[in-house]
Amino acid sequence: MPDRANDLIGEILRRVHEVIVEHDVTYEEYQTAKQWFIDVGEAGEWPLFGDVFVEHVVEEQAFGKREGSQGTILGPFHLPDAPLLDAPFELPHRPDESGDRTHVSGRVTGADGTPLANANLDVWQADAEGCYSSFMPGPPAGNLRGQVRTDADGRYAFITVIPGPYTIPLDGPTGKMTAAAGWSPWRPAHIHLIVSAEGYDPLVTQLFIDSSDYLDSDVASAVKPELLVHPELRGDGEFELHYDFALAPARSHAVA
Ligand code: MBD
Ligand code: FE
Repeated sequence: MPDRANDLIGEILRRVHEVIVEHDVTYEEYQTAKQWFIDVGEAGEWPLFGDVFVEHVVEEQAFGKREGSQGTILGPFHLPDAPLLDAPFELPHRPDESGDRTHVSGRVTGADGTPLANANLDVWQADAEGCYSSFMPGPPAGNLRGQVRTDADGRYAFITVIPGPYTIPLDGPTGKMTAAAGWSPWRPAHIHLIVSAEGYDPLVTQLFIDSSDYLDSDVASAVKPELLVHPELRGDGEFELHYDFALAPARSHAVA
């Protein structure tokens, strides 16, 4: 392990030193960067910064070639222990929750097509204004968070509202850095899920609404073409969208 730490930390620092030399970084820029690191910590934005700018490469490296459905990043707004809902499943929401009411359904199978009964879908999302409960003012604790289970045929269904796009906080250090670089601070509208079943690798993923803005400029670089969903308007004025999840068999945890 000291070898691994030596390799990684040494290599990261060498690359930082190279940037300083190649771009002739000034003392003023160094002091500005140092203060920015302090500000990110004081604002509690390291989880945000990491998951927006770094996690996507770790995810692709770890799971990009895995069997079954593609995953994408977890992000900073998952909370463990969301309530296990009762059928008919509907994510908890305010009585006057704004946004288009949507019926989400599909199937959970193994990568070989075996239907997975009693698989768990842990679902969380922003509201129509792009706000996550417990992390932003607006929605009450628990809003638009819940867990649902598949039936004997591996089918699942739940009702929610279509989320709005999300912007990282513009007045915090991560947002200021993003603006300083001239980048868009937006994520396209998405629903987060962790799909799990005994004997299979949990799938951490997001479904992206295909009509959303910012699909081509996600600040978190987490969009994959396989993860787009198309909500269709039904006769009753509500929407429906479908997505099937295929899980890879659990990796063996043998210790070498
Ligand atoms: C999000 O909503 C999100 O999903 C990620 C990955 C980062 C910041 C905000
Ligand atoms: Fe998100």
